[in-house]
Amino acid sequence: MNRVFPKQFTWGAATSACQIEGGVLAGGRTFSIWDHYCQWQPEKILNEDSCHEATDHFHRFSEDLDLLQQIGVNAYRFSISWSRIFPNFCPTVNSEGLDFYERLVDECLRRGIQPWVTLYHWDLPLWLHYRGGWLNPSAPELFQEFASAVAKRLGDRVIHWMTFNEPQCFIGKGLYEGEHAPFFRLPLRDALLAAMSVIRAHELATEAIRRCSASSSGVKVKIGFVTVGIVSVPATEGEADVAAAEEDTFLLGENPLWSASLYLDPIFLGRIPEELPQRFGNVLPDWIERMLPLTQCTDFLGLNLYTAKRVCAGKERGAMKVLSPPGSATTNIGWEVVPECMYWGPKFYYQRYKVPIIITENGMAAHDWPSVDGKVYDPQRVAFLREYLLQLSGCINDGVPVEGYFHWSLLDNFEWAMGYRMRFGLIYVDYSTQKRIPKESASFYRQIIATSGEVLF
Ligand code: PNW
Repeated sequence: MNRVFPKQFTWGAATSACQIEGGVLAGGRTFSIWDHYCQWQPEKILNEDSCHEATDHFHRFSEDLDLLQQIGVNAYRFSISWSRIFPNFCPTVNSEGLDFYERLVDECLRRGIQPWVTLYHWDLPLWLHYRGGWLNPSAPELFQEFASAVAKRLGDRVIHWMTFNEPQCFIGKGLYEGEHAPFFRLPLRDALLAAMSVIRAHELATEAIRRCSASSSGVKVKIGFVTVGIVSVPATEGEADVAAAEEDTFLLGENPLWSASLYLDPIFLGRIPEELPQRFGNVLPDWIERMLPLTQCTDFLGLNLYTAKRVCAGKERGAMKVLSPPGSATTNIGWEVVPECMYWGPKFYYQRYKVPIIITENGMAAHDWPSVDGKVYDPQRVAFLREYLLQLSGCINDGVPVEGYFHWSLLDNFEWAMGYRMRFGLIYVDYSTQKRIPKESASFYRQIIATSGEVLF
């Protein structure tokens, strides 16, 4: 049985603008909501850490791309800072902002690395926040303009695009639970309206990327949408447990904003989850009218997989949560290590949505720091990588079309409200000097890629 990864597999690492770039006022850029809260309500962030400098990638991207190249990846997923492209509420594009991303893309391509571009990774421009953010009725059109401007400049070179990263986080945590910028606790109805607006924005941006890229070249773009990989894994491989886990994965749950189907059913199935009108019809009755028409086809589904809930079949119906094995490993951020999510996750999502799957993020936070010899040993991340990728290879071997894997993250970086405490990188960053030290996991990942996964076995 051939369990190695396909030769044409996409191997990458991922980052996002706010978490690594810094240079928040450089090249005509203005503040995003995260820059604003770091500045004016620093107590919202652990240790009052600020993203204003982050890893200074804005000035050091060339060194970072060299490190990326040494790992041997063939793809790099990064995001574009909207405030660099449109620093103000006016339709004038800041070409200096586009210049930066153009250099980044060209430097990737020169190193044989395909750029995978995310348009929105949570850093809403402050000017739009002051105008209501995703609740502004024009937000989808404004996002479409942003997408057009970027695609006009980069569309002849960038093939893979992702409109949004994890709406669960920026709507659920940002607008409803008050844990992420702008730290709002809106009524459910308003947060659901924001979710509808994001789906509409995805639709408009998808159309714009296709149109603007087509006019600049003959490149056939592929456009995706990235979700939090919410997965329930079955306690056993028994049919009843598997069926219960699969069903549970797509339920709206206690908080519909934290589900996957709220966003993915409209985008990939052209309908809203059945539960929605039944359970939340009183809150927002006109779902369908707010979203339709959805006519654009989305080419791939990005899954960010970190952990999972373990379930078994309930006594009568549905799923029941089962306890984790005693002493089960958790990462620094508190998420349980559940490698099986890499087997069941893509499988369940493919069965429901029938589009190619990309693992757009997977990784872990650890207490990494340099050893006496100056090297950074991260045996837990090495074991994590091995376990998770073994499961992924099993999934691909079963015929699920998983076409790529991006490790989160290339570098240690600004972990949102957790500041710099959580280190997710393959590369260690000393924030006082901005020195980079590739960790042991970076070299393990390099061997995995070089052998198409053979070293895992
Ligand atoms: C992702 N969860 O967020 C984000 O896309 C990254 O920006 C972030 O740095 C990374 O994962 C690590 O946190 C998530 O609760 C936030 O399951 C929360 C969850 C998952 C992903």
